[in-house]
Amino acid sequence: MSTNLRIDGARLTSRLADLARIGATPEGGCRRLALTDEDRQGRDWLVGQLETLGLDTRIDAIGNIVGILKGQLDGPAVIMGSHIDTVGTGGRFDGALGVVAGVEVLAALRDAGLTPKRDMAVIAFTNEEGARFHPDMLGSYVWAGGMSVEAAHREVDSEGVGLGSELKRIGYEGAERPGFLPAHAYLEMHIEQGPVLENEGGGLGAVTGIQAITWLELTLKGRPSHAGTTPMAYRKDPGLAAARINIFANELTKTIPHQLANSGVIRVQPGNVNVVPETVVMTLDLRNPQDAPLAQAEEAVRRFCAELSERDGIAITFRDLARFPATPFAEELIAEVERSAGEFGLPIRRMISGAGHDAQMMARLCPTAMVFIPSIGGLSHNPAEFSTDEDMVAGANVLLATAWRVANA
Ligand code: HGY
Ligand code: MN
Ligand code: MN
Ligand code: MN
Repeated sequence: MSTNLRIDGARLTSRLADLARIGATPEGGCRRLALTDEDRQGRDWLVGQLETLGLDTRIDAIGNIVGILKGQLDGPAVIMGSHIDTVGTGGRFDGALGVVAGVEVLAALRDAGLTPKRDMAVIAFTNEEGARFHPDMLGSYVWAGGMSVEAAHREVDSEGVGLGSELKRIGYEGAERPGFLPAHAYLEMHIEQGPVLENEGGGLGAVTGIQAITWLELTLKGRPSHAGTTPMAYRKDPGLAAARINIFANELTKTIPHQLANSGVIRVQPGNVNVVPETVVMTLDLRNPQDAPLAQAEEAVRRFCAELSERDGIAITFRDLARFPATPFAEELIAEVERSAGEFGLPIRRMISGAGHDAQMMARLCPTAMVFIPSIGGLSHNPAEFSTDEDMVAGANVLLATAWRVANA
């Protein structure tokens, strides 16, 4: 194993800066919602990088972008990846860093004139964020066989625009079958997006797995009425019901250990100051490191809604947007990540991921692990998201050393 392998830090940070200029927001972050023109520009940029590197560059039927460095043997590849789509208030690092680091690993091997035993590849997965289309991690979910291409193409955004038609519109409905490249192992570098590493004096994270996640969409139907003439007792107010549900879900986090709850979408119709609403569509993002307490939390929410519906005459229907179990990573690969950090003399600690990642899907196919770098202030899904060059270089060197060793084992 070539132990003096290093990434080119300046090239890594300059590629990240190039990508960050695409969809850049005035607040200093990035907004590249899946399959929008900004996402297409980011995709075009990435394809250009992969082709300039001389990688075998492919697009699959769900728009996943794959760059392959041919190995000596035919057979399953060591795959690195993440995503370049963002949430609406995205930062410059979430997802993008993992893709750019994967590109840098292959570029460093190119520079060193090294050919791995196994194929190595970098993938940018479609719609990881789930900010526009559901579920999140959609491109890797389809890649891992969890959802058909046809079903994914039928997904629509909140304006009713179809995923399949958007893929066609931006020119990224590729010919390859998702999952066409068999995986020997999957490695993802990502910012932690939380405060743990920073609060422990920095260092890297050897991620042991990803917590369970359930996204629900609730549609609440009341009766539109005049806000000035309708006595309170006569109202069927879904806006009030939605507030009560949000508070109930939040209260659950005080009684169910490690439970998280967020209501990120609340759309009110007709949305006029002087009208008691007719309909409210809201979402709940429920997460827990364990499946059982998460199911308990969801059950409690559903029971609360049934009682509220009965008492206040509000019709409430549920729709699943995402539902993924707690996902442990492969012990042998976690140990490889720790070993690489040790070889560089870098502090590293084991931790679970609070955020979902494409690794949650790839773990269905092959041994999977992640390496985290600290997020300054623990901030993410925020334009002020920040990680230092030093930490990015450290994480990318660990990715390089681990991927190279696994590709030649
Ligand atoms: O929601 C998540 O955890 C990820 O950012 N998609
Ligand atoms: Mn991400
Ligand atoms: Mn994210
Ligand atoms: Mn009036």
